[in-house]
Amino acid sequence: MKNSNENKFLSPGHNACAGCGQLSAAQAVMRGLNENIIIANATGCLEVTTTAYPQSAWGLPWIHSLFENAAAVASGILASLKQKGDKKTKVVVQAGDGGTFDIGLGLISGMWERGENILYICYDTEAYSNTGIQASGSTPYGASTTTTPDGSASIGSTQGKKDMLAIALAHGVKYVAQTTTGFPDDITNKVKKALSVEGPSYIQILCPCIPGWKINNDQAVMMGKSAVQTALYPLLEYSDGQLISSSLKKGFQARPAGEYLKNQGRFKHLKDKDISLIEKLAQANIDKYKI
Ligand SMILES: Cc1ncc(C[n+]2csc(CCOP(=O)(O)OP(=O)(O)O)c2C)c(N)n1
Repeated sequence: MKNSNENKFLSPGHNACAGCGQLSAAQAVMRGLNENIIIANATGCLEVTTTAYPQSAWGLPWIHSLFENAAAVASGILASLKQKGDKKTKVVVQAGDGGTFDIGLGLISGMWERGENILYICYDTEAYSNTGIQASGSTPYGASTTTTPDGSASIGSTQGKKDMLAIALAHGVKYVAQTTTGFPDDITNKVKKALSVEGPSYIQILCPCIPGWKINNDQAVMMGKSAVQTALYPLLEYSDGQLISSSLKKGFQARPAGEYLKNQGRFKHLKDKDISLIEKLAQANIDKYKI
């Protein structure tokens, strides 16, 4: 697909893993942005693979922040824009799931509580990918990570994924959406919608990670699709707290969860009874998000 914005805001030639799901998602995000944007980026894979000194792949004003404080940096940028009387420029945060679900959560909460007009994008690889695949609050049940390894007495992570969408909704975030690397146009459209919202917005994108998920480097998009088809990570959209779109429409037939799980090394140790438990999580999503 030809798109004039494709390389305008994020150049190709990054040093992420070949086939990285997060970088594909970031390209789709960039296609939804425009010139009137300032980005605050938490550290993580997206930052370190695009800003190797002395170069930068970013074609928009882009500010490094720490792992934990991207939301507060964004609030500071917004305050200075207000001071200058600039109503046109939108502030966008980019962070991984570790930076969002765990270490940055307090400052995100403050930003949302203040109702600030900031778009927050979480690239959800379901682990701390950049530092070697440690489990995060987003790691799903049964996933093997370096801090939740599988073994004779362990099925990997025994915790369920934290419900970040519910946390955003509880703060009254005006536009809340979930999407995956499997649906790049859905990502771009949701980013465009979020930009048109006056107030806080949150988009969470499932980004298959080649080494973290132990998948081949041509499988990220397929895994992003499979997550949606199995109902384990539906496409969702809330406006003012109301579910306005969902991939779990009437008549939706979920593909078996095993199709998604068995193709990933991080789940390959799971037994049929573990997979049945995960099927129940998919069913719970269907019950909760059907539209
Ligand atoms: C306070 C602090 N703790 C730990 C680190 C080390 N660190 C840098 S990036 C990172 C992992 C980032 O994980 P995530 O936010 O999920 O992004 P990903 O790399 O998965 O895209 C960690 C632990 C740090 N920079 N600062």
